[in-house]
Amino acid sequence: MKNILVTGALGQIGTELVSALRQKYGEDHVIASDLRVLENHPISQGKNFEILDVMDYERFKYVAKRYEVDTIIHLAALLSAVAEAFPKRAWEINMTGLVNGLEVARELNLQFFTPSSIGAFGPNTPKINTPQVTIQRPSSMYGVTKVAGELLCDYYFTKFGVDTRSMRFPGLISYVSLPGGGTTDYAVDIFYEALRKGNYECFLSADTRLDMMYMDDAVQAVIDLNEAEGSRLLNRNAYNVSGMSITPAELAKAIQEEIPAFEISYKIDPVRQGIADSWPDQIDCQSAKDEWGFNPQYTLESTVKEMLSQLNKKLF
Ligand code: NAD
Ligand code: AKB
Repeated sequence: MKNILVTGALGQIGTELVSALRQKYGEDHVIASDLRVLENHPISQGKNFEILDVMDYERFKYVAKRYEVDTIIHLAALLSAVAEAFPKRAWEINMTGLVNGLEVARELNLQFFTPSSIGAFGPNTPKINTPQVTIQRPSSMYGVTKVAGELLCDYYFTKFGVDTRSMRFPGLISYVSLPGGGTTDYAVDIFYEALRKGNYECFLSADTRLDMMYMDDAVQAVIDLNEAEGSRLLNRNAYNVSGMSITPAELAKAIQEEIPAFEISYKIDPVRQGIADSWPDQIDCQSAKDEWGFNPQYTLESTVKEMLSQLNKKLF
């Protein structure tokens, strides 16, 4: 039976991942942690929750030891738009937090998973069918930390034998928890505004094409990669994964199929537009499919239907 410690567990991914892991491995086998406590958040109000700042190595190790964990899922990080506003802080949290987690994993002999991102690619990367192994010279601080993170995870695997695993998430679309300050946040915000106001002012241009994935597919992918046979993982840090490649105009059109009166307008945020323009249009996920069976279920159409139906119940 696995014992898993999740850092940054109150964020967009952690909120849903912790619930799914607890359903699979049992309530007492998944320890959630975060820098903060959120009132009314079921995870920080429930049991098996610890306040853990990943910058505090001694406490990180103490919590991992106390619960006798065998796996760390390290989610604590600053996302792309916030990282661009606070680059030095992003470097410190994304890198020191990561190296602390890797050191705990090395010392206690634990499996270690952390997400990378499509942000690990840059303007020189091939934009279409972006290969698993290709040029990675990102132009955002977030991307710099993600490439460095991939390399660091490889280093801990080859040098110390730590069982590190990672995937490059695209923008994740979900209704349970709001996104934490990324470039792809429009693809979540648009659903709230569509239902509340019937219109949405998008901060990316109509034709900005990016990879996205519905959260259920992301959660399943994390479980599948962490359970995969290690000897099959030739590209362990980090796999390209995606569920769809879409533009704001295409997402708006799919929403209009369900809410015909919905309207989208555009007011470009130059910072987030610049980041989005430096990322691929559509990445190739074949290695993830071949090496551990990545198999996303949600299309643009089913994601839109599910988001609107779930948010309708949540908001009204
Ligand atoms: P989020 O911003 O929603 O949540 C991050 C959590 O980390 C927050 O709850 C925050 O309180 C916590 N945190 C911040 N600093 C901390 C610290 N010093 N110690 C402990 N906790 C701290 O982020 P998310 O969307 O859940 O992303 C999790 C991981 O997945 C990140 O590495 C992110 O780069 C990656 N990722 C996310 C997406 C996405 O679309 N959500 C896409 C690609 C990659
Ligand atoms: C962001 O936009 O920063 C994240 C990501 C794709 O890494 N959603």
